[in-house]
Amino acid sequence: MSSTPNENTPERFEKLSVSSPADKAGGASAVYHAMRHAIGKAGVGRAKEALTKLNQKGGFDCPSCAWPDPDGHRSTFEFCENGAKAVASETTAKRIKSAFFAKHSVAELADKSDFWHDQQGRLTEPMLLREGAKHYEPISWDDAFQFIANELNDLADPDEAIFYTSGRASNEAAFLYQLFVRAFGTNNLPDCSNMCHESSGLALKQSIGVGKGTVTLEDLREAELILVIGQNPGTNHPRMLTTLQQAKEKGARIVSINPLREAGLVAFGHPQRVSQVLGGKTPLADTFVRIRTNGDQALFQAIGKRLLEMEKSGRETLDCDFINEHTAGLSEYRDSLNSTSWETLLDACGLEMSVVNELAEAIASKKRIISCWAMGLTQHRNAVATIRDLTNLHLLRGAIGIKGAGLCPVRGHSNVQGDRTMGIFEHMPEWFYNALEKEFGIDCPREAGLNAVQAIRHMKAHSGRVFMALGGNFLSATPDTEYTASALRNCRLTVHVSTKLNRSHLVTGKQALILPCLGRSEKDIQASGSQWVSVENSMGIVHSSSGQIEPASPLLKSEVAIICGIASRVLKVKGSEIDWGQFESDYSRIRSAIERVVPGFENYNTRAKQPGGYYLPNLAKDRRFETDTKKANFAASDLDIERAEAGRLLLMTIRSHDQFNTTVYGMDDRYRGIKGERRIVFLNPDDMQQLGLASDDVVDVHSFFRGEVRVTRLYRLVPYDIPEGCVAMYFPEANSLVPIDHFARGSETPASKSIQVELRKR
Ligand SMILES: Nc1nc2c(c(=O)[nH]1)N[C@H]1C(S)=C(S)[C@@H](COP(=O)(O)OP(=O)(O)OC[C@H]3O[C@@H](n4cnc5c(=O)[nH]c(N)nc54)[C@H](O)[C@@H]3O)O[C@H]1N2
Ligand SMILES: Nc1nc2c(c(=O)[nH]1)N[C@H]1C(S)=C(S)[C@@H](COP(=O)(O)OP(=O)(O)OC[C@H]3O[C@@H](n4cnc5c(=O)[nH]c(N)nc54)[C@H](O)[C@@H]3O)O[C@H]1N2
Ligand SMILES: [Mo]
Repeated sequence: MSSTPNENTPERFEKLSVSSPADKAGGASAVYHAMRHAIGKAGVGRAKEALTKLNQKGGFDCPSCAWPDPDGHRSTFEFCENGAKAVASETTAKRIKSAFFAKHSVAELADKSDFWHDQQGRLTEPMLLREGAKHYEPISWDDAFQFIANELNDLADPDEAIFYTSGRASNEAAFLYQLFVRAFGTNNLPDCSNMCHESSGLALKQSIGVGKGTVTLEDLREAELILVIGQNPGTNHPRMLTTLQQAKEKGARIVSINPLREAGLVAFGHPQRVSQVLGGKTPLADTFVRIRTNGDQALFQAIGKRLLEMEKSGRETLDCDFINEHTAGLSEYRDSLNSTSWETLLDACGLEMSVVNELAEAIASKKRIISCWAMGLTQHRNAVATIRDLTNLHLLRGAIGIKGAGLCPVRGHSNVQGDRTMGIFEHMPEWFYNALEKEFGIDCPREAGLNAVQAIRHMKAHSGRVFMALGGNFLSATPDTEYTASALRNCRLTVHVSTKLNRSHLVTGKQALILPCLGRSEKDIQASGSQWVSVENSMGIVHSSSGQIEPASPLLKSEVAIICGIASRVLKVKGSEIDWGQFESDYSRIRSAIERVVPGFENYNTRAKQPGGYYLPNLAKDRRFETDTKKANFAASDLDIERAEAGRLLLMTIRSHDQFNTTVYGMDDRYRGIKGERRIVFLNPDDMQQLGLASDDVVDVHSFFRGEVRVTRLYRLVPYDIPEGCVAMYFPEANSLVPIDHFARGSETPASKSIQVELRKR
């Protein structure tokens, strides 16, 4: 049975067509593609109805990325091409009913591609895979809940269960889920953030005392210098381009630091400005720094070193008042940079001194500086140190906690940040446990739970575990696919609360359940009437989201109702006092409980509902740094760069334009000029020649780690403008190459952007 997509159905690459990468994002093609996806999938009525309510005040929050909505006026179509694809995928008119599972065995479904899975439509009723069975069969909700309760209560220890969360769960669902898990008796709450911005959260917490960004949309519009680092907003945060365009029009300079020249940062044609739909565009990045993969830490140290040299030679490059009043650790940082030679730094980032000088000059001459970053920084062994080295530059310049300046980790999933605020984390601080205990009369476990990588290792090593997932696609999103597959197969039971079919439903424990739930776009009616939920975006704004269209099936339950159904049965035998029924019937009671447990949620029911929501407090924005020293901490980190060994290449795994994480909407990557195929390797033409390879060769890709070798087969080579020694492939296909133990120091985020590989021609 296949745990990785497509390997058993090798394409012959007939559909692959390669053209030059685009020179802008957005414009008419984005409008066309958005409409084609929406109308093609949902049928005109359902899609239109959903899209006109998307990101409107009083409407529902886009289930795609976490970029905030504008504070003031919103246009009728406040969404992007990829938001429309996400909504189209959720509001599709196609349905998976029990007959589908009777027709297709689990093994047969596992051999289909991820694209095919998404095309089958919405899941509509609870399904059970019994031990030894080849097909899923229908089960009632009641029986499903009791089934889970029996399995969980049979475990010798609550720590034998693992409860994963993906970042689409609402605050209400997330809060109840972690409450249930802690009342059950474990902190095993891994989440998608473990694979995503965990490195940012940890680095920022150590440096500035809060694991979140410090800027607003308004700050971005006011900035003089914006660094966009390791991020591809044209595809992954398209609405960010509107903000960058506004900043640019006000005179900001934009610098992209990225091995690839991503089209979205070259120029942007606003799909809602008539002149720009017709071909006009705003050039965005003024400078493209073509950094070698994983060279960023060296670049940030080099810029820091240069800024300190400039100060020494008499130029006032440092904000001494800020440094004296608000920071700690400058001398250690300076000593550490003094002991690293220019030669070492330049060699490690692969850039000329002139590039470092230019960036240092830009940073030294501006005060309102914002750094935005995403997975290009977080998914490396040195990710935490790299982000701290970037933060150091802001501390040198005092570019934090003032208008137009600060740090902006751009979040992925639409509510990943809110889920963390709600306690989806394997080790919450003591005050949180105390507050939960006071509110609910439970005993919270204090021992840290398992993160994603630890959970996989644990399931692999110990059979008989129960794995439950609130959303997501754990098998395909986590590293080392074959290893993770055997870990999941080792479980007694795997349970997935999902909207769409995915590979994690097909590579299962001895027994498996699929529990189909409502999506964001759908009306949620409970005993007390119509319900809304709330989410927190990338900039700490909490706001409401109200489903608008009829559910895909009358049998669907909301995530909240599913959690309440399971929790009440599981905890009944433990004599818990929590009244799950009242939470299920009226979500305002969940918000009232959140208000009493989590700071910043005072008057939650009213404030979240007000148009546009409200900002959560963030002390670092006011230059109050709740770190161990009560100051913002400079970090003196050793340089620790991953370089490809001789004969090898450094692989980054990235997203195409037609996917949302493991959900594949289509086979194109339009802005990079790729059509019809995902099994490709982007390779520098000089490397290609040197390795004796040619542009349509088909290769197997081998990865190497501490003597272990992993392989994935059948990929076509595509010559591309990528630095020498670096290659790129799409995730999730390439995840089978990511070693389980290759992760960021400290955060344990899989280092899925710097993997040692070799290409072998077939
Ligand atoms: N349409 C759509 N939207 C999405 C998603 C999606 O899959 N589809 N996913 C959502 C999620 S969960 C997330 S986390 C975000 C992800 O958003 P991104 O982080 O933009 O996603 P990636 O495709 O992983 O792109 C990483 C970028 O980093 C660059 N990069 C790789 N290695 C390095 C490096 O060593 N240094 C530097 N400087 N750059 C590097 C790559 O060239 C690429 O441009 O998007 C969110 N939004
Ligand atoms: N190699 C490599 N691996 C990576 C990454 C990478 O860049 N490279 N990126 C990592 C990142 S940043 C992330 S965030 C993770 C993503 O990891 P996950 O969050 O686990 O994966 P997704 O693909 O977003 O999950 C998709 C599934 O969620 C379900 N779903 C969709 N909407 C809803 C909903 O409203 N409710 C519920 N209950 N279910 C829903 C659907 O069934 C769908 O199949 O992957 C990580 N993995
Ligand atoms: Mo993510």
